[in-house]
Amino acid sequence: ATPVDTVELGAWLSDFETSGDRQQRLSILIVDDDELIAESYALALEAAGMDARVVTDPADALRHIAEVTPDLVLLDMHMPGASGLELAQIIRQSRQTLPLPIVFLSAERDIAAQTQARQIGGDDFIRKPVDLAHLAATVRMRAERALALRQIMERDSLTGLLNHARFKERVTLELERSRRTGAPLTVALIDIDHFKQVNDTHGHQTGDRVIQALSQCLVGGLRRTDVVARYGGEEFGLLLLDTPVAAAQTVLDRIRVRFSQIGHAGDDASFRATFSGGVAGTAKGIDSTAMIAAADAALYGAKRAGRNRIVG
Ligand code: GH3
Ligand code: MG
Ligand code: MG
Ligand code: MG
Repeated sequence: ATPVDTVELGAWLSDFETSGDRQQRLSILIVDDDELIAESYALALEAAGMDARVVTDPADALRHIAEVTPDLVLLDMHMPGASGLELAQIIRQSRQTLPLPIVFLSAERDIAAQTQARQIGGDDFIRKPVDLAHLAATVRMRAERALALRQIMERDSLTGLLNHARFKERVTLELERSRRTGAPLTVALIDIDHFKQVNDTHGHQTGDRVIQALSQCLVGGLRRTDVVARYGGEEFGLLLLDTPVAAAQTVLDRIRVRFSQIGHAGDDASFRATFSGGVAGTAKGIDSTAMIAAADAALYGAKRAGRNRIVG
């Protein structure tokens, strides 16, 4: 972990942190049956500016990974019930957790066992007893690098927003969460009006800047925890958490008005642009595909009704 590496990654990542859907602190899950030791790791990581959560029962680890969506898992190799190796194997089998960095902790001196840990998909191996400063530095470096790679895979390069595939995954995830907790959830699809005309009149690059302006308007107008994604070319997908449809409509209408007042720099004079939106809430038995389809149908209704409006 060279310091230069970490600093540059950090600066680069901070460009994305306005994207609204992730917290700034790295979140680390510690899985170790020895609670006292695990807590000492947690303290060291927190002192180094990370969020740490301790799980002492390996059977609980997968549930916590699904809930916390940590940036890295610190995994004890030897635990009663399930070995760290078995757990790592399961983590590596799922598409969702495949990129999750795993750092093994063990008093293991056997090189063959260490090799096996890496073959299963461990990214690093730290020998117990652990030097806490070394632990914190290793964890931070591994977690930041994984985060940077995830940004490249999951985000759209023009806006820094989540891409289409990740958006659909998040809708599925948040719909499940909403089912569990009973919290309301609204999906919205946003589409810029007569965007072909913007491109034709002002050029593609100016069109790109309008897309970026709308991206910033949406991120700035919604909660940090809400999800803003580039759904397609000039289309955006939104997830408003803990928000019923009527409230979402009010929020989006405010953003709609604000966006329509922005002057975009054209060749000669500045021009304005508008967008239309469709919103849909949860309903009994609805899946994420049907929810997005309902928002799309509402968006179509907004276009037919004359554009520059939000329809629910
Ligand atoms: P409507 O009000 O019905 O949505 O009209 P529209 O002209 O926006 O309709 P349509 O969705 O057919 O056109 C979208 C256009 O957006 C077509 C495509 O060339 C353009 N576009 C898609 N992606 C990008 C992009 O990344 N940058 C730019 N500048 N233009 C894009
Ligand atoms: Mg142990
Ligand atoms: Mg479109
Ligand atoms: Mg359009």
